[in-house]
Amino acid sequence: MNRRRFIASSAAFAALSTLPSCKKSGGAQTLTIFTWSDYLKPEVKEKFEKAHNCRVVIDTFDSNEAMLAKLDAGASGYDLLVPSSYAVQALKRKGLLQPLDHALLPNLKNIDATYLSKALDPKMEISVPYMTAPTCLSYLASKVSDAKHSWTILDRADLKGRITLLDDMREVLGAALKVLGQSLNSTDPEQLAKAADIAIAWKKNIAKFENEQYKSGIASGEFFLVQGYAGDLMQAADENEDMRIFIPEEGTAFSCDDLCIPKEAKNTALAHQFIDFVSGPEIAAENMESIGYRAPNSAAYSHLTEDFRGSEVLFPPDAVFAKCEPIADLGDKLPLWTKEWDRVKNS
Ligand code: N2P
Repeated sequence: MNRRRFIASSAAFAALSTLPSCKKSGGAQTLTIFTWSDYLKPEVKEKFEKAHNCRVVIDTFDSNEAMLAKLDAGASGYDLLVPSSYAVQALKRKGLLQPLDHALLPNLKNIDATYLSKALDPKMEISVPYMTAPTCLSYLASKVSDAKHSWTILDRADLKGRITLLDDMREVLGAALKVLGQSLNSTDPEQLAKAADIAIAWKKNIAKFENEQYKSGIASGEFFLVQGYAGDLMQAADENEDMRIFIPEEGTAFSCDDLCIPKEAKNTALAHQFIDFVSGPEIAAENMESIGYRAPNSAAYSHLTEDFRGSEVLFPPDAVFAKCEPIADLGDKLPLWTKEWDRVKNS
């Protein structure tokens, strides 16, 4: 997997994508996507723009909760969203999504049926799976001796000030629940309180909670141990071969981010074309190899390199995968989590 070129170009891409002048270009249509950073190969974006004579503008969020809060606050103008499946359900409950027109999506036949059988939207009525994204830990081998491949490595006081955790309650309390041997979707108040106590102990060792700088932070050697998403860490590891990436032995969040169209979208047809484009076998494989995530797209698998398919993080052994879970929609139990997360943040 050579993603070095992608990383070099992604900064320029991010800067360009925020220019307001991209909003209109010679009458060509604009597709505005609200998504995670470093989550679309720039060349795939360009191919789509050429094929459909349009501009693609990317706006980014760094957690599902930040995305939901922005939409709740009235943000509009998006044609396509890329939330995790549990957040798709939250958006659906709020009536913010529109049904998909399958007649415009011939490539839906490529989506992995085994994956879909367990998905939250198995008939793809409002969302199409984009990429699965395991949450991992990564460390610098030269700085962290005897690294135990467990969430409990976050207890190590010798790494104090050199660790970052995601600023995301589902990821941090979820990891702590895994340490307790519980589901990372538990809504049991006692288990959640214990998980928060673990997170409070971890907080004493970390430099900060954050969702973006950890990538350059570990690649540059500023941080020695970070919690992050597999592909983001693999992109960073292209810059620093001292990085090691693992799924903790207790299991982790193995969520899927999905493509969905807001009810208020202006360019609905173009949004469908984009969903279909990235679900094509060759494009899906090219995109996966570049960003380091795994699309549940059966037709794409034969186009992947052996190197990519050999990744133990993206294709974990069965025993490890069995301990992983997607993040679930908490529904009306959400306040139980926010209460404990507030306790962690205010400790
Ligand atoms: C991409 C992060 C996507 C994974 N930068 C989070 N669900």
